Amino acid sequence: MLIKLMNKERVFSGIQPSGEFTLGNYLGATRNWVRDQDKKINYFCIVDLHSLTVPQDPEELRHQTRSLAAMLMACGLTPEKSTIFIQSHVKAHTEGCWLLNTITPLGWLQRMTQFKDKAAKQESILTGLLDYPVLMAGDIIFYDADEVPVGDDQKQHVELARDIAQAFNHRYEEEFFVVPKPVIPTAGARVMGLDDPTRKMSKSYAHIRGHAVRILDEDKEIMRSFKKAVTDSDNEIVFSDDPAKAGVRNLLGIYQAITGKDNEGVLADFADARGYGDLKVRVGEAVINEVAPIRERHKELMNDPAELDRLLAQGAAQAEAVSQPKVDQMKEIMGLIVPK
Ligand code: AQP
Repeated sequence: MLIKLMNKERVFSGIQPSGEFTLGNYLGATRNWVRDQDKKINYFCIVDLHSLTVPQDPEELRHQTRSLAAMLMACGLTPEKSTIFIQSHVKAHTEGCWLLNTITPLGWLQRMTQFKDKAAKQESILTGLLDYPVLMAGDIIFYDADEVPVGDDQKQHVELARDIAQAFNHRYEEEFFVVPKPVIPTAGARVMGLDDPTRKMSKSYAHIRGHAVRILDEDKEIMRSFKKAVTDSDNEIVFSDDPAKAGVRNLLGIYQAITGKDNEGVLADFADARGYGDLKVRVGEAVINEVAPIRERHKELMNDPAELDRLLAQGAAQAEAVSQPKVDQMKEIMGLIVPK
C-alpha cells in the first residue's frame, strides 16, 4: 500500500476567490482535478493571497473564499482523497515566497503575459501583481508536485515555476525541488466569454451580464446567457479556426468538454439542428444538466459553515505538515538558522 502511494504522482493546483466560479474554471481546471483524484496525491488550494493582487472588498472576499471552498467540494473533491485548504492558513507559502524572490530575476516576472494584461488596466501597478507568479511557484514546488493541472491561461506561470525550481536546484542543491509540469486538458482548456469569444471567460468579469456562465446561476439565467451568445451570421455549425467563427467554436468546445465526444461526434449531435438558435439551446441544456446538481450540493455545504471551516482547518494542518518542513530545509540550505 505504501509503495503504491509513493508511486502516485503528486498534484497541486490553485484557484483564486476573485469572483464567482465560472464554467471556464470548471471545465479548464476543477472537473479534471475531480476526475483524476483517485489516481494521484492531491493538494488543492484556494489562493486567497493571490486574489489580493487586485483590489477586493474584504467582506466579499471572505464570502467568496468560503463559497469557493464549498464549490470545490460540491464539484466532487473530497477531503478524504484531496488536501483542500486556504493558502493564507499555511504560512510556509509566504515565508518561502520571500526565499524564492531572492533567486528570481525581475525580467522573468515582467515578461508574464497576465502581468502585462492586468497591469495595463491599472493606474498604479502593485508589487504583488508582479510578484504573484513567485508565490504561485512556491505553492507548487513546496509540495514536490509533479503535475499542475490548469487551464491554458496558466501554462506560462507553471513554466516559470519550473524555471524557479531549476534555478534553486542549480544554485543550491541539485534535485532539491521537483520540477513540475503543466497538464492542460484537450477540451475546455480555454473557454471564451459568451459576450465576446475573443476574450477568456473570467471570474473577474463574471458580474457582467452575458459574459460568463456562473455555476451558481439559476437554470433560466444560464439559458439566457447561451441564447444571447455572440456568434456570426452564416449559420454554419462547424469547427473552424476562422476568427469570425470564434463564437461557434466556443459553443462547440463547451459541448465537447462536457460530453467528451470527438469533433465528429459533436457535429453529429447537431446535424439536425435548425441553425444557431438550436445550437445555443442544446449547449445550454447540456451545461444546465451538468451544473444543476453541483449548485444543489453547494447550497447544502454553505448551510453548515462550522463543518466547512472544520474541513478547511484539517486541510491546512495536512498542507502545513508537508510544506513547512520543505521551507525549513530551504532555509537551512540557504544559510539561515532554523530554530529547533
Ligand atoms: N476561461 C477559462 N477556460 C479554461 N480554464 C480556465 N481557468 C480560468 N479561466 C478559464 C482555469 O481555472 C483555474 C483557476 O483560475 P485562477 O483562479 O487561478 O485564475 P485565472 O486563471 O486568472 O482565472 P479567472 O477565472 O480568469 O480569474 P481572474 O478573473 O481572477 O483572473 C486555472 O487553472 C485556470 O487556468
